[in-house]
Amino acid sequence: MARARGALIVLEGVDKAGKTTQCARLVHALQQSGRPAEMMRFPDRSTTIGQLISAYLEKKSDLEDHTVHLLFSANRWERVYHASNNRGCRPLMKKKLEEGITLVVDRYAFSGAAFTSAKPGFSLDWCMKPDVGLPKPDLVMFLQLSPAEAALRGQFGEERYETSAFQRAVQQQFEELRKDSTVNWQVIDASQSVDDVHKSISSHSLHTVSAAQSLPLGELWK
Ligand code: Z5A
Repeated sequence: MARARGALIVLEGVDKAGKTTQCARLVHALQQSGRPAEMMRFPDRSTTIGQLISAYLEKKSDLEDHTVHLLFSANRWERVYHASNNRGCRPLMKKKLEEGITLVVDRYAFSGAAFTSAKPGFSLDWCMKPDVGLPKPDLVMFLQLSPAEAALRGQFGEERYETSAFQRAVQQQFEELRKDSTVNWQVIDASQSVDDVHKSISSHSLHTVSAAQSLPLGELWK
């Protein structure tokens, strides 16, 4: 009998919404309850492509806007199928999901589309295209936090994109993306305490982990 697959769960949101904190809490809680789970994050700065992205975000290098958008997407694709020693491709995300491991992912293609389309001259449609066909999340939780509340969590850092005006433009693009009813979006009030946000995220996730067991893994935006 085929093994029940894991769920693909994504956390999205603006700067300082608590995505990383909540991904770690959720993975820990799932593991404690006997459900295999692992965390992933994008950009994954550990790969060769990820290092190019990291240097760009840290303003150590400049990249043309279309080019860096495609690099962010390539950084996701390389974690779906990872080329290994010319012996073909070793699937990463897909294999783990098939093995019954739930993946909790800190940012995904939605950040890719929202951040680039917030730049002048980019349409959301163009920005979504390179990620069409990625493994489709079973659940995308958007951690909603106002710019004023985010500011209480500390100043913006030194990285590219960390300005109030750009983050507002990104919020608007996320709002557009959330109109897509083919994606299972849940908006979470991220202004609550860490524990209360976790409770809300856990409850959506447990439901999703059970439901995903009997559903095929979809393809994003197809
Ligand atoms: N990007 C892109 O352009 N294209 C793409 O395709 C992708 C990404 C995937 C990557 O940043 C940048 O790349 C990002 C988008 C762009 N640019 N921006 N802005 P990253 O992933 O390396 O870092 P980040 O995602 O920007 O992290 P973050 O937003 O700064 O943080 P967070 O993960 O949402 O929050 P946190 O680290 O869990 O918490 C932040 C602080 O708030 C921390 O001190 C916590 O202790 C505190 N916190 C967390 N929760 C709470 C609650 N509930 N109450 C009070 N305080 C809290």
